[in-house]
Amino acid sequence: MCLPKRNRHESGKTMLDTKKIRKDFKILNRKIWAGKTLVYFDNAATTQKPQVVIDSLVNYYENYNANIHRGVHKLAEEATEAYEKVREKVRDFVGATKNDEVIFTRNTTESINLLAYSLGESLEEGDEVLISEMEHHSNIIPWYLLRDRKKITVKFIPITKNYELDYSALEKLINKKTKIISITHKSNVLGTVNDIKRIAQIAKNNGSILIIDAAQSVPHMKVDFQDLGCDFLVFSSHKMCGPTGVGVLVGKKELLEKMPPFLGGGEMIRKVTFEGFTPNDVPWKFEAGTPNIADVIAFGTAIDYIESLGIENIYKYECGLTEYCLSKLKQFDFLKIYNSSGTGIVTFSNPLVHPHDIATIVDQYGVAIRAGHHCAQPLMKRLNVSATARASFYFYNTKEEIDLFIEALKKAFDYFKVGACKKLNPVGG
Ligand code: 7TS
Repeated sequence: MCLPKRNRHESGKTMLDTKKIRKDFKILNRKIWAGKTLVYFDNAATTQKPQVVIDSLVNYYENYNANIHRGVHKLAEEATEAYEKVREKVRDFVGATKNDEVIFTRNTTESINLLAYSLGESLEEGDEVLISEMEHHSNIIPWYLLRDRKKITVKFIPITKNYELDYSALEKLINKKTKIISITHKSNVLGTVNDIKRIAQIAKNNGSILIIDAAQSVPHMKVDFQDLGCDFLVFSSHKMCGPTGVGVLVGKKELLEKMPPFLGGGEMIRKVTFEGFTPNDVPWKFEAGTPNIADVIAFGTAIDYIESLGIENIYKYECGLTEYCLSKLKQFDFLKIYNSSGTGIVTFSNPLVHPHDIATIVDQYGVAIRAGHHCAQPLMKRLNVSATARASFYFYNTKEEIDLFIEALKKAFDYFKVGACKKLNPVGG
């Protein structure tokens, strides 16, 4: 198993060698239909996995599969060491200070549920949680569940007509009852990147805990937990070349220590008696039962892979792809495009054609995009649509693929005669 040594910062180059990179992803050569090679533009849903990550999974099961933190035999020691090493990698990758600040969960959704449950225990009737109108359901429902359990209030920070967070509204909404602010770093629909440092200052001045849903940011841009100034940061391995089934919760140790456990069972205890139990130290207090050992280890390989490319390089490259795609989409002047200053995600719609129909037609040309509400129904309501189409990029995508996508879109719009009817259905503004 060897990681690509290309494009390291010391080489002085910042451009990614996409041709070489694409060789690491066999799936990108897959023929989806006769003569149509896959163009994978659904990276906000999940990313593809390079061969080293797949090899890492197989290597674990073939050579040192064992349960961790318990056996004294060699296999168990090797597996434990490999698993705990990934905690260090995650710590360094997102700029946490200590290993104990990194907790492995199943996904971003579980990380937020853990926080809503465990932090939520200290909330009292009448307390408030602030989220935003651009949240994924996984940062809405856990707070609704807490609302129903604790009789708290959940409030939404609105977005502006430019699809940015309304910071002045946030300043008005926040008050002494606001115990938690939980907000996305980057919208999975709009691509908007929120100014977390600014929000962190507002939260700190008010004494509120700040949770950042970084599911769409950590894979695509430099994210530094300490620099952002938040209290908790959550994201998923599968959106950054790692396997499914692994999520991360990074949190300030002093807060994690005060929080009650989320799930009970093996691993999360120090002592159990006939009368009760003493919880383990963090992070294990929050990792009940046998964890997802193989996938966590392969996630470590994914982090190595991303680091070998350089997250800043990835970010710059995706900015170029996004600009290119937006410039090409301009020719379809009947489309409403819902993009702010964000990168990596391009979302659009037209009232004459359902986004699912667009996605179905471009799929016939091998292009995989997502259509629907993107698990953000309140945002759809705010945008006044029931669904949109979305193309989302990663570092292995190319401008040539965007050209194919645009050609496929042309066919779709011709088929539905969307352009011809545009005067009847203006979508500007
Ligand atoms: N938060 C954001 C901002 C997301 O985009 C997603 C998944 C999640 C949380 C949940 O992540 P999970 O790993 O727990 O499922 N977003 C998407 C998407 O945009 N299309 O499919 C999944």
